[in-house]
Amino acid sequence: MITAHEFIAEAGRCGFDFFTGVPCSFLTPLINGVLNDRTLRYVGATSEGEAVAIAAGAWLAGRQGVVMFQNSGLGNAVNPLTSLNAPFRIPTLMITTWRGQPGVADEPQHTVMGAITHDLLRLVGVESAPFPTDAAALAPALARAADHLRAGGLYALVMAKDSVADEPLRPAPSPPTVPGQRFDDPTAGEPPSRIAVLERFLARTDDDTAVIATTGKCGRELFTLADRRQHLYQVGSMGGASAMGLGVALNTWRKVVVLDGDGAALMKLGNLATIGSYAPPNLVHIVLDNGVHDSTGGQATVSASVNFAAVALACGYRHAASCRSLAGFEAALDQAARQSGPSLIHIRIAPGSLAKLGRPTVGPDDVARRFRDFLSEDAAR
Ligand SMILES: Cc1ncc(C[n+]2csc(CCOP(=O)(O)OP(=O)(O)O)c2C)c(N)n1
Repeated sequence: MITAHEFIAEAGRCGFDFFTGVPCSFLTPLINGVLNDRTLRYVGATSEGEAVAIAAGAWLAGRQGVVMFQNSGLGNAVNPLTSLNAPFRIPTLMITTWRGQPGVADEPQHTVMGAITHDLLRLVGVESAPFPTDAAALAPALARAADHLRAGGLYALVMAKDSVADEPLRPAPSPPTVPGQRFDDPTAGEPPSRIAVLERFLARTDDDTAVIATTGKCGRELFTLADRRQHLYQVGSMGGASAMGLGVALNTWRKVVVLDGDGAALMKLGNLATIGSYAPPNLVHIVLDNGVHDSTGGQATVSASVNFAAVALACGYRHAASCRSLAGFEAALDQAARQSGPSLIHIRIAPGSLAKLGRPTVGPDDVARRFRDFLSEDAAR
């Protein structure tokens, strides 16, 4: 058995400086240890997939993250591991518990995953090793993990029961709840196209702003209008753009804008709660709501009855705007620029896209690295 402090100290020496995840009782001492250390940041995610995307965003902003979760949540993480980390070659260290370890008494809901945890990790391209349980094994285990990550890979330490000594959670002050403000666009009319909204957005966005575009035609349209190193086209991991945006925003001075879709936002609605709670002031979340899964043929989403601005405010966003015209969108953007976020702008748009829409010709691997370089630079002169 090791102590949380021993792990945290060695992880720090190996460059791991950002923690996120979803708890498991096996992980309790380690997560408590991270939470008790006020010099460290732990982002409590609403799902394991969200945590993986948050850590990916943190990496883009120069951090090296550790994602901690129960192996029953490995399924939730498979999508971003395969369609975000893999194509963008974003390294992440995971600590997954081993509930349902064969031969060890556990609850019935862990039996299947316990038997396949290592196979599943291998199948999705994650190298794994046992979580070290004695202090002397810590340094070599973390050094091996760090070496693997430096080559752009994914690595998991698989934690058996009773690996870390008890660590009681010290109470922390909860952040004050600040009621958010709402701005509604009084103008109506025909909903604008996504490309028209993106044009207005680009015309009002300075060169210091980082932009993350959601899966599907949104990123393809953004690329068609302008390909800049501060653009990240999230080709996979539907719903992960806002989580990645949170991971970036918490670790940069830059303004970060997430261009989301209604389908994607609804797929990971929990992300809004995490953003509202950690409340990065530099994050603007734009939901381009065409009411359909436009990228896959126009099948309706359930967004017609969803009031995203109200959801955002209920989740703790500082500002939320609802609009249905280009003028209203511009007014909402100007408001968001003046105010401290996080802000959400919900704009109802028309379905449809350009007849001959291209795809980013720059590969995700290069997109990630130029975006990371952009984030590491000082303000544009
Ligand atoms: C996990 C996952 N499920 C399904 C898809 C297929 N897919 C790609 S884009 C898309 C629609 C996204 O809808 P929305 O966010 O509303 O954006 P829009 O296409 O309308 O711009 C779907 C279903 C995917 N990429 N990932």
